[in-house]
Amino acid sequence: AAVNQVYIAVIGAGGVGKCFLSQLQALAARKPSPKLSLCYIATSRKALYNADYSPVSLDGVTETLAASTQAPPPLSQVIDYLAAAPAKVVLVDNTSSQDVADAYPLALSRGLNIVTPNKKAFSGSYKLWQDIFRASATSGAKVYHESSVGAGLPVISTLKDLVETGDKVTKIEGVFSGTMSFLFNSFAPTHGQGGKWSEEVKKAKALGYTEPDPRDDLNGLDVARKLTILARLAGLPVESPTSFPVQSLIPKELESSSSGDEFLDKLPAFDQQMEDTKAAAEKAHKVVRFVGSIDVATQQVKVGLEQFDRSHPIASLKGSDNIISFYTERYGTNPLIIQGAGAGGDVTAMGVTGDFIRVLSQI
Ligand code: NHO
Repeated sequence: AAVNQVYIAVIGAGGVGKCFLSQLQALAARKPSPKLSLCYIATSRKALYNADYSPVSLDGVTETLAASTQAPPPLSQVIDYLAAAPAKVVLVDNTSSQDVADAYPLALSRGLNIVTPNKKAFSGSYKLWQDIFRASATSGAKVYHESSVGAGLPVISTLKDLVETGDKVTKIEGVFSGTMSFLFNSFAPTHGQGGKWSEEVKKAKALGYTEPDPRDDLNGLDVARKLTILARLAGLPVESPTSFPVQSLIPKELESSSSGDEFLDKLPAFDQQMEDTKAAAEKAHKVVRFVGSIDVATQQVKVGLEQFDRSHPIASLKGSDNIISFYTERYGTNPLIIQGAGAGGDVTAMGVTGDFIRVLSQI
């Protein structure tokens, strides 16, 4: 039977969360049925919800939340509250929190559906991955995470379709980081001079492309997480994002910086290291780019810098674009290629909202 009401719980209201909330408000206005009711919203310090599940208005919700004096209850209590709701619930995790990710198996086993751009649950230990999909299979609650790779680009749904329709994926490669794409496209452009490395890093953060802590992008871990997710979907039981070679662009001396801000303050003193990398590529009439690849047959995953001819599609990307090539038996020598913006609040939220709509059609 069609449901006439769905409750939504949103954890995290930062760059992506705010964009999701405005897309949700527009969706609720366009789509009268089922009635979409926000029953819980929280950041790390504040929460808004009513014990009787009466809805929190989406109008100006981020302002109302900022003015709230309620602190978020412990996650286990939030899950109890949501599991007792008088209709189906979709939990939207817009944090990058490992604690929230660790609670997915419990939430799913209690019947809560989950949509999220948070990579931590799917790229942490292989055991957590298995626990999540087992809990979902047992309870029937859905879990979708399209934006955990390539923001709103249809990367995960495409890979799932390839695998489920019986194609054999042999290799996946490309540029998986919007931040790294932006940095190299502006620091080492195919034509012209390019800016200072540390300046471009600050710009990428201001544009909302970086992870909450930009070191998670520059140390290669963000790309390693994405490759872990794709490799697992392609059938490789990758143990963790640190179980294969990953090149970090964090200068040795700054590895121990106590905060992301301190790191950004000190970074300009190390610009010469990246200038040298750029000059080495120029000498070979090439440009340097940060790429990742998964070779399914040899089970090899790697992440790091490579040099490309200026005419190569990876060299001539624009802005924060990602490019992801799927080599498969069915597609032969010409891979299936997905390209477009790979970071930013609105495009990432689009992937989340798209997943949310998918769940609505399945519950
Ligand atoms: P923010 O702006 O720091 O917001 C985080 C929010 O979560 C805040 O409201 C904070 O209070 C709340 N929060 C944290 N821990 C909490 C807790 N325990 N309980 C309750 N609330 C908590 O972060 P963003 O930028 O909005 O990111 C949110 C999530 O989206 C992260 O998991 C991030 O990895 C993911 N995501 C973001 C992007 C993006 O473009 N910003 C992308 C994908 C996924 O495709 C994008 C991408 O991969 C970006 C990547 N850096 C790249 O390719 O360059």
